[in-house]
Amino acid sequence: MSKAKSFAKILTLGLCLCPCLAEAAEFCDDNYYINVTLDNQTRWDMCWEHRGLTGISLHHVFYTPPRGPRLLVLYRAELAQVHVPYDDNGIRYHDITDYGFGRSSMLPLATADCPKGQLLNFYDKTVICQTTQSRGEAYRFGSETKQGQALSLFSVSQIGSYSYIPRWTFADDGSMEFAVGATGALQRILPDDQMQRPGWNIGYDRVGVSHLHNFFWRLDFDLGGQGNKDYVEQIDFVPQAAKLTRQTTVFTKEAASNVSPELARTWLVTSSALKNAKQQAMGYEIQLNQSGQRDEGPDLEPFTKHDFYVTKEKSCELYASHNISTLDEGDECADNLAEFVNDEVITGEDIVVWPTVSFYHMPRAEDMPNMDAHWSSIRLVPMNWHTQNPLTR
Ligand SMILES: [Cu+2]
Repeated sequence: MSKAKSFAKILTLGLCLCPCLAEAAEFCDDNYYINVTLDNQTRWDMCWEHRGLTGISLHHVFYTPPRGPRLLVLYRAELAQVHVPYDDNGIRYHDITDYGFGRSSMLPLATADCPKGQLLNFYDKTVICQTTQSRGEAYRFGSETKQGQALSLFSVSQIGSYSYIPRWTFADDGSMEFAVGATGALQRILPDDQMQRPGWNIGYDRVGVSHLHNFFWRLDFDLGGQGNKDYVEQIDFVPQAAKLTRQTTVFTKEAASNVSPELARTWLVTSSALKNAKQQAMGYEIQLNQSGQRDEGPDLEPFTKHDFYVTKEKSCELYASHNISTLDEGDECADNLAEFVNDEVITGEDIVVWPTVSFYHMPRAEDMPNMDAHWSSIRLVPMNWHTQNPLTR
């Protein structure tokens, strides 16, 4: 279904007077529809797809707070690259485009993999574990407290020796966490000889070669179903004498930016069309909290130079790197994020944001024979989506 058609459908359904319970299969077949109401009556519903390269992609992600309207948050969300350059420059993997997280890479899940959950099938393969999990205290004030819950979805893709676990979490306060766990076994183990290999001796006279995992998500926000009303603000807190002053930059053109812990920098995707009951503009904050490790690779990898990108939505700009390798001959599309950002005006356009996070993996003895799952994640947090904490009365 085209995006324009989907909007028309949302608008039509928005007018229906029934409680709109017949939303199943609105944007996908019932088999690929997830519709969960958590204990405190927060509801998340969305469609999912199995794709050869991105693995599990989500689309039409709707959030309904306990006492609020059902609104579209994300038109599409997917993992858009896992880039793994090794310190010795022996190899630089682009796992999503060069191997793909779907098809034979995607492992079938067993019932034991998904305790108290539900396995979702892509034809006869169990590919997603869907669970509802406690997330501990949602809030506390003195002795008044409420337990929180979240919907969690994960799949597993085997790429070489690595087992990756993309995980999507949707909490009862409207926040989301998108994460990837990396486990399996070390991909590259070399003799600890006179070569001064960059890495760590993991025993057996061998070195586990150090490397980075650079994760890129492609998030097409369409807040309230009106994609061309979304805009991105960068918020900095600038030291001036003993004070911090807020400085807001609205991106009017495609842009790339970096985490800046010294400025407490953050980004908001805000809708010019959506206001809460207090007339505040509604949006989502994109938090890149894991900024302790970063990769700025060589010039041949310009897409690593920044941590956050915003681009005009284009159906042929799907992957953060090696994008061109996925295109049919004759398609005139760019190769990577650095080229996607080419000064196009984004005001009034449908936009895509590309949050990225890096994990520097220095091997250790405990990585043998199998590594613990090490997690990299981003958080998306409602900003004036409600007029108060949605879980308090
Ligand atoms: Cu690793």
